[in-house]
Amino acid sequence: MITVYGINLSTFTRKVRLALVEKGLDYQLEVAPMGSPAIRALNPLGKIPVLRDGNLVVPDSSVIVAYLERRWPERPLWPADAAALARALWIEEFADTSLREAILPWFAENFVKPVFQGVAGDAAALARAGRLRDAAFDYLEREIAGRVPAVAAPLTIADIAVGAQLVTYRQGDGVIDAARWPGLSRFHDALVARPAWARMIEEEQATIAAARARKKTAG
Ligand SMILES: N[C@@H](CCC(=O)N[C@@H](CS)C(=O)NCC(=O)O)C(=O)O
Repeated sequence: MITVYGINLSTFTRKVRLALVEKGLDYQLEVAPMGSPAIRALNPLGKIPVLRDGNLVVPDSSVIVAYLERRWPERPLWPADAAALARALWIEEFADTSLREAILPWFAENFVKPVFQGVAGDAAALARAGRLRDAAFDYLEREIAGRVPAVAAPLTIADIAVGAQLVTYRQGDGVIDAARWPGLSRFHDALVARPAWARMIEEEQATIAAARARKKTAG
């Protein structure tokens, strides 16, 4: 059985879990926060997720997906066509870096700080982040150009990588303005409506609700 070490509200853990479910692979989630001794023993960077398959330990979501593609090629998330593969991997890279940086402030300021750290989010940080978010969303609106999936059917790693980030953005109360980014908005809605995605997001919502309830009780 494949084990994924991570936590369910981690974007990159979600990316790997979505890749596994889209490939139809069974796995178990072993809850292990980033930076914990358990994670440091598996990944010197202390980051999540890490995957274990038997004796093999694989850190990093992109490396994990590459491993899954070679090990279980049956339901590919990498398109066979070379140009489509390059496009999918580029969109994955963009999502993991630029989009990630652009949207993380919503999750940090609107959820992590008030709920886990007991301090108010920084409105100025969010205002500053707006420019980065707009640039990233404008780029994706042009790149995706109204296509769902973004690169090739069936869905590829490009859809999973962008979708995983957009879920984090929405969990931080981020809004995808459908008037300005109609293609991206449709893309998000189509992905989160997929039954496996909807189930995972619902499970994560329960974690968010529980954390909010604990915070309320603690005052
Ligand atoms: N490139 C890594 C990034 C993983 C990553 O940044 N994970 C976050 C959680 S979603 C983390 O562990 N952050 C802790 C840190 O950066 O020290 C991947 O694709 O797995």
